[in-house]
Amino acid sequence: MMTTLDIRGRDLGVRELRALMPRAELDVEAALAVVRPICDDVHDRGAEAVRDHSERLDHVRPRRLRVPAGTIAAAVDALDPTVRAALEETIRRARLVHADQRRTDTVTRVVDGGTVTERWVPVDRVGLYVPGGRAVYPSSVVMNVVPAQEAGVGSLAVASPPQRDNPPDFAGQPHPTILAACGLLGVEEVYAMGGAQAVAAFAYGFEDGGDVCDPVSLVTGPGNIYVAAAKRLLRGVVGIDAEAGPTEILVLADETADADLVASDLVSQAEHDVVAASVLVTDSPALADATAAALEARVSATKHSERVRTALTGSQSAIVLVDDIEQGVAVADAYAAEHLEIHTRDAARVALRVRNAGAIFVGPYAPVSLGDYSAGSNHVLPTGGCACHSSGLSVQTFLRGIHVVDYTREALAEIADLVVALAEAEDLPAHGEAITARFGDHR
Ligand code: HSO
Ligand code: ZN
Repeated sequence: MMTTLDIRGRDLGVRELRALMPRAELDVEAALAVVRPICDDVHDRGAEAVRDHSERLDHVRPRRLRVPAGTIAAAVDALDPTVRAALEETIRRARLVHADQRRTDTVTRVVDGGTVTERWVPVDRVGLYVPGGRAVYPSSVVMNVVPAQEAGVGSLAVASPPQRDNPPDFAGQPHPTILAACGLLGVEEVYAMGGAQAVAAFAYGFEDGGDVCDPVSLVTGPGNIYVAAAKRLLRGVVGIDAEAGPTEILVLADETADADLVASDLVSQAEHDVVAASVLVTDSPALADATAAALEARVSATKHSERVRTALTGSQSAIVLVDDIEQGVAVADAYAAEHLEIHTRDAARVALRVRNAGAIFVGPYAPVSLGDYSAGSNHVLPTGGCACHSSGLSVQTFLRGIHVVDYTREALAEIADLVVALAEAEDLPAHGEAITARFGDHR
């Protein structure tokens, strides 16, 4: 069902590999034209505009955008006990990992009397976006909120689209499981808003019948193409984490891999979206064949069979045949997958050689699904090849490193002539004068 790309015997560089490897085309530019008037409207008319676009796009008109505290508490109470236990354990593990990401300030003594301190300061206020269209992901609440909280962000708000099919107690609200996850995490500020209008509402802030949503400094979280387009449009007004694209899995496997496990993992991410990408890179034609056979069986049997089949047969998915694992690593690096699974002999050693991936899953017992929920790692990861320059959400996303420069008179005097020389070389003599002014004639 997946197309095969045979690159054996070809000595391909990064540029050629990037061109050859399948990838979904995402036309964020076209979506900009759709989201621009929405964002402008939210800027001009605030909450009423959010409500209007929500009614038009989500077919729900929330009476009040802020979710009342009692509704969040009711969602926690209504939560299935097994799901509650699963979310609590997921939160616990995510906290362990993200707490370890906290940074301590570094003080560098450059010279006697001259120090530069890098002070890590959390962003004051953030807006965390949790999708709620076809997919409702309480796990994404955890993945956004935990790093923000562990970074020490003082004020955080969550937005998720109001749901049409909610039970009456939750009419006009985000999905109750999303609200429950917020409740378990201690998040009190939650809004029923989604799409581009939510990003704009966070960026500009608004007032709604006495509720005040102050503008945030940073918006994070996954979302559909309109959320991505709104982030692109409003970056500058507000900070963003990344423009999330459809999910991707690349499995690098040799003949020791279990074809059925590989197939199950390719199917798992294809389940997200018809444009999700599942790629198998292997040096074993036998494994490629066995995986193709296992896929047939699994795709027919799985609940979202049609969606999965469309994703796997789409041009963004493929089986890539390589000469050896060495070439496989080069392919994986060129592709820079959101999720990379390694099913090879000595998987941990192979993993060490990989340089570009959002997250790496080593061996048969670390499937992407574990990372999606309860490994402790974060599942908001760079897509579309952005893993070659970016990381997933972490505590670092919510921190700024501020250089604090502290020099004594003597330490400044020692370097003064050299600074003046550089200023003159740049034809910026006033820069030099700002140094010499401190010493007058009696340096
Ligand atoms: N695989 C998705 C995250 C997710 N999976 C949420 C299930 N729920 C993108 O990393
Ligand atoms: Zn997933």
